Amino acid sequence: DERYNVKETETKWQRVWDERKTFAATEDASRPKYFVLEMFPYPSGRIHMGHVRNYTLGDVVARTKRAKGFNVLHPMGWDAFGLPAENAAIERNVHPAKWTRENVAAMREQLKSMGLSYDWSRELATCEPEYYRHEQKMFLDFLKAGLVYRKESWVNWDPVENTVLANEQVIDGRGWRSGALVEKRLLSQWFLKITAFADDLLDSLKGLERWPDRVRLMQENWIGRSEGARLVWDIDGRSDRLEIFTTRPDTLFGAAFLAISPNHPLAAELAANNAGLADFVAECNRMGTSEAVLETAEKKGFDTGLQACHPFVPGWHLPIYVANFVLMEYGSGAIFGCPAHDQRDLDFARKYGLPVKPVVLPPGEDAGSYQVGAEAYSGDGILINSQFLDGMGVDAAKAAAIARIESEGLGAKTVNWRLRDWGVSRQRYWGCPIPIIHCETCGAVPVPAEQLPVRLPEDVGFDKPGNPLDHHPTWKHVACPCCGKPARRETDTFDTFFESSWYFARFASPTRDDVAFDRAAADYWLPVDQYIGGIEHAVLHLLYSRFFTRAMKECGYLGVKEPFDGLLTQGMVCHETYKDQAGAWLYPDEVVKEGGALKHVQTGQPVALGRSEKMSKSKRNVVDPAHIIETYGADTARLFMLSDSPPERDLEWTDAGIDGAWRYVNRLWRLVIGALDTLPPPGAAMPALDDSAVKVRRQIHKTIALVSEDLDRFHFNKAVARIRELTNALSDGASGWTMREGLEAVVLLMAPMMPHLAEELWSELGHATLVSDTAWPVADASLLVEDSVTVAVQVNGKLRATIDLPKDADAKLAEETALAQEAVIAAMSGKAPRKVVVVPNRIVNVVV
Ligand code: ANZ
Ligand code: ZN
Repeated sequence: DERYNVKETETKWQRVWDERKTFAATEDASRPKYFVLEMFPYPSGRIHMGHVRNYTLGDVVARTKRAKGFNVLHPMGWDAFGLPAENAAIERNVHPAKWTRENVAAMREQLKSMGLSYDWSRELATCEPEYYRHEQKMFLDFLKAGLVYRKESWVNWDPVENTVLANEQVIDGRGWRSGALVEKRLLSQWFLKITAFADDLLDSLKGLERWPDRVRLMQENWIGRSEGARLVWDIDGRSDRLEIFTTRPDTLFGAAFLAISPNHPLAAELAANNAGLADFVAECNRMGTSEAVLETAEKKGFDTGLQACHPFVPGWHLPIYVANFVLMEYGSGAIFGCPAHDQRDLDFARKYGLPVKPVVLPPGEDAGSYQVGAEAYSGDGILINSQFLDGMGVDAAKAAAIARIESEGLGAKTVNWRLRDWGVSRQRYWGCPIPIIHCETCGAVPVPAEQLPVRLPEDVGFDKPGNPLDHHPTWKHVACPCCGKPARRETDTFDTFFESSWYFARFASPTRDDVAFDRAAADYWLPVDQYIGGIEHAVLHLLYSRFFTRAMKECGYLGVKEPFDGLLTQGMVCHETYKDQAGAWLYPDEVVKEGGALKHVQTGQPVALGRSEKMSKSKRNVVDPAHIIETYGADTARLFMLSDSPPERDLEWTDAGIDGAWRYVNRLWRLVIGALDTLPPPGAAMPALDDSAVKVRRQIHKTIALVSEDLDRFHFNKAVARIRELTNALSDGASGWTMREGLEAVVLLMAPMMPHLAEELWSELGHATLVSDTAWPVADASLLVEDSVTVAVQVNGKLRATIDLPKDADAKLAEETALAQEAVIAAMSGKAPRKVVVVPNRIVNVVV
């Protein structure tokens, strides 16, 4: 009894694809192009199930489009700079370059074992000077174009390690390694002017119709356009004024207090003579002042004792607080609070005993009796208690309030953005050096183009805390390119989001040394037609890439402004979690099921079953793809990744699921191999078929049509289910010619998902060409409708033939089918038809 030899078969076809360069892409303006890209991985060392799912999805798209005649670009690369390599250097004493390159090599082999249809000749790694030299040039071009500037900005400083910490290295306000309380320090840093495109980045979201709504909404919120007003308030007893930003100038008569950020200059001034306030400010800074922190923290304030004068009501004074929920980086770092119509202000007012006066009456409420309860009212309504605004709706009141603010010279209508410019300086070693030289006389001088790339030196040590580039004995000491005097190289490197913001474009011509990419090649390939990756990149990576594409366009690198035409965000791969009696997490392979109960493989102790969660090392609920591929082969793993749930949803990894996929692989193999002796040769003419054979053909062609649609819509799980149904139908009763037609359809439709098995069976079925080079099957339209009708064909009034057409077939199909009949061709004796009249479902009349 023969068995499918997975390992041998999979390596064989991988070798064939490799040798024949089956998936190498070249620009060909005569063919429609399709660029499919999966978010490139960080080379951590091994692939995980999330990768397997991501790359399988991309591969199915790539292989399907290829079969459909597109010139497909499907490349892979490595997002190779970043902190983990430096940590490995410190912890294990391996150089980040060595660690990274070894990881890349290992992961490349793993990806190759998955049979992915990459054009490996375009592989890139962002840590190589061949790659990053171009982004140094790009940075300098952006600088010239006014899209880059330098400004002082706060960083996290670890006073024990004497080093700057990335945000993710600060845990509960302390350095992750030293445990020391992190301080804030001001450093001069480089910023990319992403806000210059704020309007366009927002407006263009509408045009990204093949992006998930959820992602577009997240981008919209991140960009955060707010229309409102700036307004200055007099401060009782002081000559300076306090400017606030509000989106609700209509609620001015419901104001109960003003609040400023702990980092507001006024707070600093007052804290100098107020120890209580100074403590409060220090406490706020310890907590962190990021938006994420502020959203969850308890709202707290400190009464400064100062009073602000209401702009429209003489003699009305309001207290000014320093409040922990007011961000210095947004608006003007100061607000007025209206407790009745803002929940945060309401909580604050209740805590500090401030008045809650409603000024917007919700529909259906009575002005005399309306009171604010536990919830602030933020909806539309009629203005009350508001002098010249009384009786207006919210929008009209906003406009009227702004008109008054402007006419009295107290402020103006304004648009505020939540989006901040992108600080790209990092005080790290394993990144792309920022190509700047600092000269005492000339200032920050760009490294001249002919001196690029500024190479990251590899002879560095990690024994001292801080940035190894700073400690390097010679690297930073250079002559100023302007005046020639001794100067200092910038030792900061780019945020690693820099590399991933343009790598998609580099794939257009990854080996060019002189330019980042060839303009013509970029014009041909871009935008990426289908981008696939995790939802965790929904905001930053995608926004930075959208910014970069605009900036590159402005600098003449390319012609598009949106990098990704279609976006698919795949769900997570989940698995049950297990704990032993002591509460320690267990790996799935440490657990067995015995008589319905879970037990520890070795100790036999009972095991507690926990929720299914995203596979993660910390909870140990991981299954190693390498092990699965080794045991069942890549096709089985790929099939399972596709068959259970739609790609956007989470996928539950189960042994039963992988087992089911494995059984299908073997069944299909046996079905084909077992039928080989009984099949006519490939391409044999269709014999006369009985009703049951026609019925099978109908299912074959319906499956072709529906699977094609499913794949276009990324309904991979439905496609798999349909192909499996067809497989069942074939094993239940097809034979001979229809069996061949059916098996070939199954193989072709399955090929994008299980490419190795498909190649093997295609070749067993007697084809000399690769399935990877074979066109996508096309359904015979006449077989797609259950009901067919017999239609008479007349030539010059004489019945010459009858044809079977789908019921209500269109005139074009009826005419084409009629004219193809041998008897009809004979009757026309070489003349062209003068006229063809089609009576639907009845008759086709040909006049010659
Ligand atoms: C008074 C008011 C009354 C407000 C009301 C809201 C509702 P978005 O939509 O995010 O732009 N705000 C302004 N600057 C702030 C800062 N630096 N930190 C924290 N909050 C700030 O929100 C704008 C609103 O958030 C502004 O409108 C202001 O409060 C507050 F019934 O002004 B509002
Ligand atoms: Zn100089």
